[in-house]
Amino acid sequence: MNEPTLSSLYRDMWLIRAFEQGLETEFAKGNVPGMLHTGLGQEATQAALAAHLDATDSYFPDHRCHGVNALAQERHRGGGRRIMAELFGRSTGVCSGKGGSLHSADPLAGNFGNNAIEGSYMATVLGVALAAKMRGEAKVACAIIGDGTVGRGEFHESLNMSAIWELPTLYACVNNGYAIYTPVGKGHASADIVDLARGYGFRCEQVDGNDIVAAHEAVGRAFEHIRGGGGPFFLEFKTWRWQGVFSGEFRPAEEVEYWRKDHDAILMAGDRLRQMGWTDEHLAEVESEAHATISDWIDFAKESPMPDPAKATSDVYVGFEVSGS
Ligand SMILES: Cc1ncc(C[n+]2csc(CCOP(=O)(O)OP(=O)(O)O)c2C)c(N)n1
Ligand SMILES: [Mg+2]
Repeated sequence: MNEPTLSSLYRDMWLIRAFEQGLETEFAKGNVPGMLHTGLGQEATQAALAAHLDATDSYFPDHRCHGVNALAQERHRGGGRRIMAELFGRSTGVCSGKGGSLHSADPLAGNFGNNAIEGSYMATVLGVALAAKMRGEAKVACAIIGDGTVGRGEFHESLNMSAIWELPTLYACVNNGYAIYTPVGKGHASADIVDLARGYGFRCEQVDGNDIVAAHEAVGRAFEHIRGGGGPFFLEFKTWRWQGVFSGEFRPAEEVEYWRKDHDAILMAGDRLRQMGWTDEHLAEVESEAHATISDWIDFAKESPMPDPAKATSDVYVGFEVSGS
């Protein structure tokens, strides 16, 4: 990978990390309503996906995809801060503050919507993929799913349907080792989810989701394959989330040490940039720029008005306005 590409991905990863860290701090202060699942630790996977998603592609984010959403919004609609405002439940958010973390969507940015029912969009992604195929559009319909979601029936139904209809579907499986507290090898027949996907007969790969170079190249191969009419692609990212689902650390100390220090996506990318001649000051500059941007986004969110209660029932149905008190 050349230096301009790596430096741009490095910036993206820092933006994601700063976004999640800023959000975590505000959540702890009680400023962010609802539940919060962060993508901390999964920055390389998210940056690699966001780098390849065009506004004309469609993706369905999971509950940790604030980073993908912010980058897509920033690039395709010019306003990553509207993702922050959405998480704060403010009227300037992409869903006017009604969606929050778990139900935000903006199809014009490519985001076809998260859903608190894990795996439900394994079914809806098929419709988007089928529409693209019928219209002859070279676009990708991507479902971003956690390892836990693989246990849902829709996972297998979706892979099967994609296979037999040869749909332009990308399954981006973020295997961070656990679903709530359950280790992936205890919840599924294989700790390597790619083994389960291979049975459907289409192209499958597994990649180190914390190695930005490997992840970016793998997503590139997947997009090329799908856009070229090659049919579905399953890509498993091996990564690790910093955050437990509930408070407290439940994983062994050596495991935490490995993922947070030895195999952290940003530290590893920083080492590569140093080999390309970057100084520690240059690396630190990117980090502080990301925090400054996020601080602006948080100010924007906090200064934005709350949604108007009179509009509680608007935008619920397409083309309908629900009347009544
Ligand atoms: C159908 C359904 N069952 C249960 C839940 C509750 N739930 C929220 S997150 C989660 C774990 C998901 O694990 P995984 O897919 O591995 O994602 P991770 O949190 O590890 O990123 C569960 C069970 C849900 N949201 N939807
Ligand atoms: Mg998981």
